[in-house]
Amino acid sequence: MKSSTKDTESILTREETRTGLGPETLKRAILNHLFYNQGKFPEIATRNDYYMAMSFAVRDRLLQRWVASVKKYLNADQKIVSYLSAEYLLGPHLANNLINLGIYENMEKASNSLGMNLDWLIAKEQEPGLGNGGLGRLAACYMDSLATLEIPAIGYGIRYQFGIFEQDIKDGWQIEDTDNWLRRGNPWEIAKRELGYDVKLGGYVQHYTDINGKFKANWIPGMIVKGIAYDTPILGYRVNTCNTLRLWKSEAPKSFDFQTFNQGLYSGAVSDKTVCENISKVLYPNDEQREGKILRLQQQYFFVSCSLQDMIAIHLSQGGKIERFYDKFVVQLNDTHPAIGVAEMMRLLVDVYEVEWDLAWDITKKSFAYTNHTLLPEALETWDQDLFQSVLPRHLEIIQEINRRFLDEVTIRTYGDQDLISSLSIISDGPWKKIRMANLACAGSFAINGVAALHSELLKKTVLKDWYQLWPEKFSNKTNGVTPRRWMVLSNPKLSSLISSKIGEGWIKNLDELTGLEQYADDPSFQQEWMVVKHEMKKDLAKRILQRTKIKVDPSSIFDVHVKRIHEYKRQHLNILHVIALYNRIKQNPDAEVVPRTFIFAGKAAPGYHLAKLMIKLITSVADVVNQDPIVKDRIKVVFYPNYNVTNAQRIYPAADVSEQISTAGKEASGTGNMKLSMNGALTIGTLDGANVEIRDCVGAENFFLFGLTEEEVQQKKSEGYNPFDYYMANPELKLAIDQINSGYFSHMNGSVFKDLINSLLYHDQYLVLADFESYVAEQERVAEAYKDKQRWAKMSILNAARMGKFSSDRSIKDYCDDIWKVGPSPVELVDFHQKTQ
Ligand code: F55
Repeated sequence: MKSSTKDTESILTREETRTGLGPETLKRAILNHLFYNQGKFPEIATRNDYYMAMSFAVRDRLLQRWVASVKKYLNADQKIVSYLSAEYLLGPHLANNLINLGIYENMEKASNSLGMNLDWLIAKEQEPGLGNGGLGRLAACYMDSLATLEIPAIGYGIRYQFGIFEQDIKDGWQIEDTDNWLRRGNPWEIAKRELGYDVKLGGYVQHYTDINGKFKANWIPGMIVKGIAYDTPILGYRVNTCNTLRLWKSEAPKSFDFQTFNQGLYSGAVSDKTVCENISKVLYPNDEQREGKILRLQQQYFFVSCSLQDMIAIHLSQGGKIERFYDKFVVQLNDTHPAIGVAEMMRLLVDVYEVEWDLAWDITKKSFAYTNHTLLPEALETWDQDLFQSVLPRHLEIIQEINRRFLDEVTIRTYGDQDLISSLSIISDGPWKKIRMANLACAGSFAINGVAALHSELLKKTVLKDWYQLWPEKFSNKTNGVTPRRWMVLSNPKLSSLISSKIGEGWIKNLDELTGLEQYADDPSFQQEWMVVKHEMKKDLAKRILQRTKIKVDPSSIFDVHVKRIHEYKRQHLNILHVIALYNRIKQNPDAEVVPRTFIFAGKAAPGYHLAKLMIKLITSVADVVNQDPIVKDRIKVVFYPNYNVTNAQRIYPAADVSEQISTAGKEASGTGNMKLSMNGALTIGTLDGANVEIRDCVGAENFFLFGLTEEEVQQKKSEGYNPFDYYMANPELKLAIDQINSGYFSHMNGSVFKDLINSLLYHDQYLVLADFESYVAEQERVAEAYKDKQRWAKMSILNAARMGKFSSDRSIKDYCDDIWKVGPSPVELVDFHQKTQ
């Protein structure tokens, strides 16, 4: 029975008094949770108890919106975006939810009245580091924008028990520690114990002909794991839309459906608890370098299978027909990590739902779209066919069949062009056959995109050239973006208030409105206010640097920031070579005028990436020498800030004057840190790589410090036979710096420490560090010169922020919605959630 309007009103009023947003209600809610959830009272409650109580109070306020959103998606004839990603680098939830709900100030009042400081409680949160870097963080920004734009969406992924490792620095070396983020519980997730799916792994396939003479396959698994859904509500900014991030945890099944698996040897299939739980245990800490391990393939298949089973269940439960799956869901593959979904969809359609092959392939191709995030050959995922077969025997058969039919089509279209056929083949030929996941993703998707204009162009010219030749209509570019809620409002509240005081708050949802700041760029008093905020943020960071590293830095010096994963192509060593050159200039001429600078590095190295770890050791070793040398007189300082994660990034970006975006042209697909830093008023020194190109176009060449070879010049140099040793011999500053590293100047006279790094630079240098050194150093001189003119710098900084509208993830998501997903906003109204659906 439908309740009357009057009842609804009273229930809503009751709900409003319970989950209202005023300071008094919030305070009462915190105390209630403290008491009823934790069995604590103020006299004995710890800060963590308060953090938990406050988080539950906030979650209560998300839930009305979440339930209303889920209800709407289930009832409405509305397509849902399904984002499949092996990584989500979310960062802490509490402060973000306070901002999106619009109750930051009220919660501050509530916590003050409880004798608590809101910042302390926010700092208690263990961030969910379920990603490595850019790709995982992009997925998190996109979840924020999807909700803010009121787009129905579900993010699917893995609930890793251990996220990205915590980094510590001991004797200058990176040390890894496990990230036990769930240790104290996670108030943001809701376990749906009843929502689980069985996932088969290993075993073999039986073939038989059924009574209708149909050829059938029966996959007898070696083991079965169960995926349990853990849901995290993702609220948009000042809207009722609250989407779901559904992460799967692997467990041992207690029992399983004997009907499905009753053909034979199933006794061993109900596996060991530990083996099953291992699948969602730990995030692989590699970025841009694949690890061809069985467990990794199991992880990928596990979460993709759960997610597709879930989508199909939702679709069918609404009376949808399996043939029209793509009317309900559009599935975006975040790189090739979930590309096995193409084969799994075929298996579900053909083996489970008994759809004819051709129709199944048509449904699959209408459902999937694929985003590529890298051109680096070592990152392209392939699986040894034998290994693949041992984990997914039925999928190997399905891929072979997809490939057979697909290559038939290619043969007809290309008149049997053998080169094209072998490059497009999903399975490589040769004695060791490999399954190429990018080819599977391309073949099974209706859309393929890169993540910045240059990257998308290079994709069409290089790794996906042959795909582009045959299917140009599938290709597009979707330049990355970042959410201004987390990366400005939350991490830089002072700058945000200053901006809003001039142009109102509209920019938070419509970042193009930042152009309103341009009219103040020449205004000396605004410039002054702008630089005061920057100085405040630098002072805050300086305090943290002192606490964390014992290094004292001067907030009036240039804060030159190089923060991102450590990788040869990102060229942290180019930066440190410049630092050494500056240091030598001071040593040679102690009275030379040097604009004081603090070089701040942060980032994790993949634990197995020897040269990246050596780069960290080199940075810390140079820091040890430069920071102590009395001749330097504190004019340059070098800091390695440990454990770069979302929380630390939020502290570093607002304090940056200079943003180092110095990858070898053509290697960084997009970059997103470049956007966050520019939005916070940092000036970029960078190459024409990834989204730098577009950032420079937007902020103006005069507000961007450009250096280095272009992508074409890099290619040309390589084809001419690049010899790094020539550059070493030709540039005395470069030679001296390298000789010093080699001689042990920075390593207590033990020159052997850095030999692998030096050899790689002098004799290979695949990322053209030495070729770009001279132009980098020259541009850094222009940076220093510009900083001396405070007004000019302030103007450039303001114009950088003012022109960053394009790089909001809201813009990216709108582009995906319009061009690929064909999904529009579906605003959610708060309804009486007690009311039963008829
Ligand atoms: C993680 C695991 C594997 Cl196996 C391979 C790559 C990664 C990964 O983290 N990649 C990654 O972060 N790529 C980055 O994606 C960003 C978002 O599109 C880009 O901005 C950045 O250029 C790219 O390197």
